[in-house]
Amino acid sequence: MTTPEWLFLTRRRFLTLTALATLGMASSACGRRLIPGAATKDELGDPVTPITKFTSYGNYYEFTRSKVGIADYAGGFAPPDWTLRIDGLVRSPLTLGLDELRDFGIEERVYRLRCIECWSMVIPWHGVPLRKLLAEAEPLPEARFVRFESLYDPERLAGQRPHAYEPTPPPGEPHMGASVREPYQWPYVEGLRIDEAWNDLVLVVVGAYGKPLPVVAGAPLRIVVPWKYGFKSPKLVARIELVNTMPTSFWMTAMPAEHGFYANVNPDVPHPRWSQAREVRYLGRDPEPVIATLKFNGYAAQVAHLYEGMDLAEDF
Ligand SMILES: Nc1nc2c(c(=O)[nH]1)N[C@H]1C(S)=C(S)[C@@H](COP(=O)(O)O)O[C@H]1N2
Ligand SMILES: [Mo]
Repeated sequence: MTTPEWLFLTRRRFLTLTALATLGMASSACGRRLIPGAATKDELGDPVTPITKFTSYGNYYEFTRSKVGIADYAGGFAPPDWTLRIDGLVRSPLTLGLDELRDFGIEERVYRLRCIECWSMVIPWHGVPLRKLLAEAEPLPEARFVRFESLYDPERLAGQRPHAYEPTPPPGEPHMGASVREPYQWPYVEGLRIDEAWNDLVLVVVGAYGKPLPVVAGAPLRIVVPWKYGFKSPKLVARIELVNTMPTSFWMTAMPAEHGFYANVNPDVPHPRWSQAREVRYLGRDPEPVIATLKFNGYAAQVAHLYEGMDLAEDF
């Protein structure tokens, strides 16, 4: 049997196409045939995910638990006039409108985004490295962590209303899991250690695919941390606070056994309910390829030094 032509376009870590069932996640393997976007690739040569997939699939619990329905649920949402606040343990608190943020200089970064649920995309983001905003805000010496806080607005964000998700997820929908502690504690919170936050990879994102950020991807502003599982890349971020204790994130509260603070992508540390060694890469193929997951999502050269001496299974 000959190898499909597109396999030659990808790297050797693209495995056989039959391994989907062994992941036990066939429901997330959307088999729709999509036209790939422009031939943009990441630094490893991985092709960019088609924009149609990017805007129609993902996790956004402020609106829904349905990964395939997020465009329908989030589509009508109009983000309010936006300001990003950077405060807490800083010498110079900042309040930035989107135009002021753009004045820091927008860069394009093509990053892999790898969800803890074993699917991934390659996305061309547009944004400002967080380190530039931190330099402007001047963290005080006692600042040890950065806390990201998303919008809290139950009027507009149906998932934040009381009883939004009770008693059960919609029938047949994939769900983060049975052990979730409901109700969810809003707003969505995430965090980084301050040395992680200074890493050049961390991007404050306002666009993707050459366009303003779509609502489903967290418009008008989100954070992207490409070497960590996707839940560490919060959408709809309104506040960045410098603090001196480790923030407890949304998912650490909801499912503490399954979500740690670090959440570095790591094929060697399995999730309590599944292996993290492989992922479905969304390319708009039918079927989508299953590929080997890379340590730190392929960014080890830039970030491995941050975790020297740490036990990554313990600090998962
Ligand atoms: N505010 C907020 N941010 C969020 C989420 C969310 O539900 N709410 N989901 C996270 C998860 S689990 C993933 S995998 C990514 C998905 O990003 P994408 O939809 O742009 O691919 O967003 C993350 N950021
Ligand atoms: Mo995720």
